[in-house]
Amino acid sequence: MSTTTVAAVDIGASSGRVMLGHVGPGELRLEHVARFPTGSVVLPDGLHVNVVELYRAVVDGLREARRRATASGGPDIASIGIDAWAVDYGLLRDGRLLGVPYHYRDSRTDAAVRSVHQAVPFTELYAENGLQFLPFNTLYQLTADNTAGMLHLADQALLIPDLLAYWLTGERVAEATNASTTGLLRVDGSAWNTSLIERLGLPDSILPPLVRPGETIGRITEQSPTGLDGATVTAVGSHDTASAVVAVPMTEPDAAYISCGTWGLVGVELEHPVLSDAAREANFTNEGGVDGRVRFLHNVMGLWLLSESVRAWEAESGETIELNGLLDAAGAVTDLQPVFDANDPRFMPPGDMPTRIAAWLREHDLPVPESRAAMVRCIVESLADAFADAVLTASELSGKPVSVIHVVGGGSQNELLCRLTAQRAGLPVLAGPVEATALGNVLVQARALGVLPGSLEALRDLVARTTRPRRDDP
Ligand code: LFR
Repeated sequence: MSTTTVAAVDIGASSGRVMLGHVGPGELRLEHVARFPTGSVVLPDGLHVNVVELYRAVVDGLREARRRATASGGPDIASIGIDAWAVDYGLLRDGRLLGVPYHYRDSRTDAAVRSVHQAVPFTELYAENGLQFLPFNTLYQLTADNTAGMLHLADQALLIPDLLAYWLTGERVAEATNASTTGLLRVDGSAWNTSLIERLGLPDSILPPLVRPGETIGRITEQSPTGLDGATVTAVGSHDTASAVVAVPMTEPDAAYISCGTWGLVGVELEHPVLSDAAREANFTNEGGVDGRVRFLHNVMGLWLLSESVRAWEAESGETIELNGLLDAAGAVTDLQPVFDANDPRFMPPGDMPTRIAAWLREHDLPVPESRAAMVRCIVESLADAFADAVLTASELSGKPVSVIHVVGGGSQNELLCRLTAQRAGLPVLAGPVEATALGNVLVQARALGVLPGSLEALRDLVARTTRPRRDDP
């Protein structure tokens, strides 16, 4: 087994990246190649994903990745893997994209949620797919499109990373970890749930064949004018959270994780789903992980609360505001700040977050923070509270003891958040790596190429040996 170079395309809520991963036994290194905004776009009919622009940025980034990899006579990139956020999709007919995909933060699913739960009560739905209720899960979005008459026009739906892979390779598939977030996959992840799909009145023919992480999706053909022909696209955990969990350096069995970016995905990894009444009532999800593992977790609102607050303050003042400066100021706030429910769905859509938070606090007879620093402190305290609560609930519901919390992703750089999470959970927090998602993407490709050995534990061991976490004790 020797070192190889692969390319990871990792598309998050606010930015996408193309990276080179240099990987082999004892080596795991990322080289940043390109970064581009993923921002959603508002059209008269709602909030959309500018997926064509994303594709253009991905192709440019991959070309640059190939140029860099081969510049000094090095070997070409051995494979490409793509991950992005979950649940959103493009509709196609005869391989042509029909319209601009919607963004999951659009509110078009409100009526669809009611009609889905009328057809299949949520209790039954949970037994079928194991997913926490999130109004944007693909099944609600597809139902909304069905009601709007759009599904009659389409013969296929492709999730965002699968759509990008299709445009590169010509192959139309559904990668299994991301497919698990549609709500239309059997809870054991083995196949599409055709009877559920039928009960919801959706056409099962629009769902493409499943592929598993590590399988080859296809080769980039000469027909796609990318200048990348011949390169292989490998399925990774194409749901960004699935890739992130691969690279959580959980070398101890009793660990919980928080994959913290725009969302805080808080939970544990299990071998089997937990479908109890208590898990359903606590709104815990059983998403499909790499190697058939279960990501038993809860979506907490995450850094979105901070980024939307900064956006509102910038719009108000016309100035550029640095979040890091605000976090330093928030760290120095000594007055006790109130805590709000970071899981309240009112915080999901884009908008003026400080005003919404203030309204929540007033409704609960709590004082409203008087400065921006105090508001940031209040947000971080509330996130830490929700994180700690979700870790302890995950442990209780699954019966898995937890003695350490790993925080990965952008939020692992937020020292205040990690420290407060440790305090509120009464458990040590190990923070890092920041780029867990890209690392997980790279690791699964390297394993598929035979460069790394088999188990997820071996992959995590490599992460633990090549990165150094920051530790916060309670
Ligand atoms: C994180 C994430 C979450 C998913 C949300 C919407 O980026 O993928 O796991 O619940 O975005 O897709």
